[in-house]
Amino acid sequence: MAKSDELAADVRRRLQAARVLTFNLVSSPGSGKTTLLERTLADLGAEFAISVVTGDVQTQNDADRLARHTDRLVQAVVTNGACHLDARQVATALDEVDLNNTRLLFIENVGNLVCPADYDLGEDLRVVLLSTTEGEDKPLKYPPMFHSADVAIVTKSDLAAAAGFNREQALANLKRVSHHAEIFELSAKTGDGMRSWLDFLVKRQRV
Ligand SMILES: Nc1nc2c(ncn2[C@@H]2O[C@H](COP(=O)(O)OP(=O)(O)O)[C@@H](O)[C@H]2O)c(=O)[nH]1
Ligand SMILES: [Mg+2]
Repeated sequence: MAKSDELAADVRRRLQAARVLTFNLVSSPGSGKTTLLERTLADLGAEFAISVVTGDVQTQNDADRLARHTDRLVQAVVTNGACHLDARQVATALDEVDLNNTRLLFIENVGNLVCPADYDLGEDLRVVLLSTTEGEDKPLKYPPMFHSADVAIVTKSDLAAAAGFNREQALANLKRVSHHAEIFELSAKTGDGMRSWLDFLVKRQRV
């Protein structure tokens, strides 16, 4: 773990030197990480130099999906069973990425609300997603993940009514556990709420 933290510090220094702002996206499988990135690339990709590293236990499916929305390299990491990415895998993936020509870097972590909580990847901001279809209580059930988040995004807002999503309860749980997180609510399918997320990215980029 100490070695992993050292490697994460190396990654962080490398990204800061290249003036890249980096996001580590975490959530349950299926909460909408890849869909949010597809939409973000489609909406901002032409204006901003965005690079992506995707982590999955098996397959390059997410990287292939994202590659359709950008002509930049989307670097896939297959963890072969591991339930999270680690800083060494990110460091290796970054060897392939043109960092000097990157403003924003998204790392899509393995879908899991437990393991990724303990692994610093060298990111600037940790982004946790909570979809309206997975229940309002996830922040209470997985406090380390939600507590460590800098940004919390309620996704699939278009499905809230069908899923019987209790928005007030979910926001109260998020505010209780994700103390310092900035909260967004959106649908990457309909585009509803995307504007505030995109504005946030533009505002936070390193200059
Ligand atoms: N209705 C709706 N479906 C979504 C939304 N975001 C993702 N999905 C769907 O949810 C499923 C899982 O999404 P995906 O992006 O692969 O989740 P990931 O495992 O977190 O990367 C897919 O079938 C997506 O089409 C959304 O905002 N609204
Ligand atoms: Mg995905």
